[in-house]
Amino acid sequence: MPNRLDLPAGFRWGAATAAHQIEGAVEEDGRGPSVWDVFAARPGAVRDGHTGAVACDHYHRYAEDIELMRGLGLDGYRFSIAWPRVMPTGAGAVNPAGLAFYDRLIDALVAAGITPLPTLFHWDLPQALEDEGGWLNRDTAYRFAEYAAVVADRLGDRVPTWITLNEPFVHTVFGYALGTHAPGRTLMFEALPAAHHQLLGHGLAASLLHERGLEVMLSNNLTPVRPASPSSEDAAAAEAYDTLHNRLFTDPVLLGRYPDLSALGVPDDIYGAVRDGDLDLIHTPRLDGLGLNYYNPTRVAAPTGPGLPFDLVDIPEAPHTAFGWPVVPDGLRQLLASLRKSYGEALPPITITENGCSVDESTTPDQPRIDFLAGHLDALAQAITEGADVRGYYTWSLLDNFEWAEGYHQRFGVVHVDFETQKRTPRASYAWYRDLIATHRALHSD
Ligand code: IFM
Repeated sequence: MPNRLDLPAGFRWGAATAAHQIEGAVEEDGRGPSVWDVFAARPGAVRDGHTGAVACDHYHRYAEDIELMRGLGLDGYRFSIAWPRVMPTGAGAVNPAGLAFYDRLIDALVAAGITPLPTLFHWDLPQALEDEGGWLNRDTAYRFAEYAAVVADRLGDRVPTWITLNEPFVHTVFGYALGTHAPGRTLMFEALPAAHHQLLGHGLAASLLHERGLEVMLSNNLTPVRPASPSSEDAAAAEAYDTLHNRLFTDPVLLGRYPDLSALGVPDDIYGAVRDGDLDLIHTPRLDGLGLNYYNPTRVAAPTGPGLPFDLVDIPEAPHTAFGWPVVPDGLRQLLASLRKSYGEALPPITITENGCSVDESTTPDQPRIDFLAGHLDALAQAITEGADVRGYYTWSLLDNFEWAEGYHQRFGVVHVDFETQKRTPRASYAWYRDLIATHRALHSD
């Protein structure tokens, strides 16, 4: 069995974060409010009333954080750019101080020999755009493309590859369908125009990035879906869930069409959101790479009541993370195999843009995280042997951070953060990852 040290020469090692989860400084240097600032202020929206106001104070401590990355020996760092820092109301006026922060960050990364891999949208929509309907409003897609062009014109000389969106499935479902994330809408399937408009924004932005000679990726959270039993009812439920979670966000980009949404009871034109020509706009700027965020597989059964066409059930035989997510490393290999089967030649090279787990703070050393990373990287090596084209791996996350509705309770970092003092303390998994990167590099250098 191949293992992580058999990952190919030139394989790129990285770590990932996102702006609202680490930056803090939400009222500094002209940044406008985002949907997450407003949502977190609602009583009960975020566990224990936590907010991203300070987070890891990365806005001021980025140099220290880059030293931690350098210590790991990273090839690349995936972070996100806060749209409301660059354009405080989401459109029109650009905030020079906001752009200057990313300029400094990127210069420091490049000086440290680390390739910046920015994501343009990781859920922190400017509140002013939400007030106009957010991603339910088609105009937001056009505003997103304008913002992408502004940022690329300023930073594109040092940033070869850009990720447009992070996990549009999670943003649509948690933010617009269930309301457990910002902006807190509870529209169920009528949330799906928000998905289409994000994909449209991706397509419009991707064209502008390509025009500037830049490479484009999109990071999707994908999950291998397994029926709970061999029954035809469970199989149909699993197919419906696969359509919603995976294919709805991947087929339009890679194939230029939506999957059949009838099992979800959603009209083909997604409640009138899909207009003539949209799928071309989404599909034509060919992805240079697909970002894959993998955390766990999903087991699905036929619904036991009215409402959704599926029930999500646990995988009790697997170990679980502190968040309660099943740990199934082979799910990553299976997912990569099924992507090749579904998309064939249309599948671009893949980068794992997120993978990691939250571990209970009292667990020392954080052996579960080491086991998680080792297991998934071994599964990845196996997948590559079977034919998957995977170019790199970015662990989620560099630092403990603001885990959305869970506040600071779920700790995903290979570096522990004391949120009282902002002291960073590398965990055992940090040393393990550093040693793995160094050993792999030494083994594969000529
Ligand atoms: O923290 C999130 C990240 O923002 C998006 N992907 C999943 C991570 C863990 O929940």
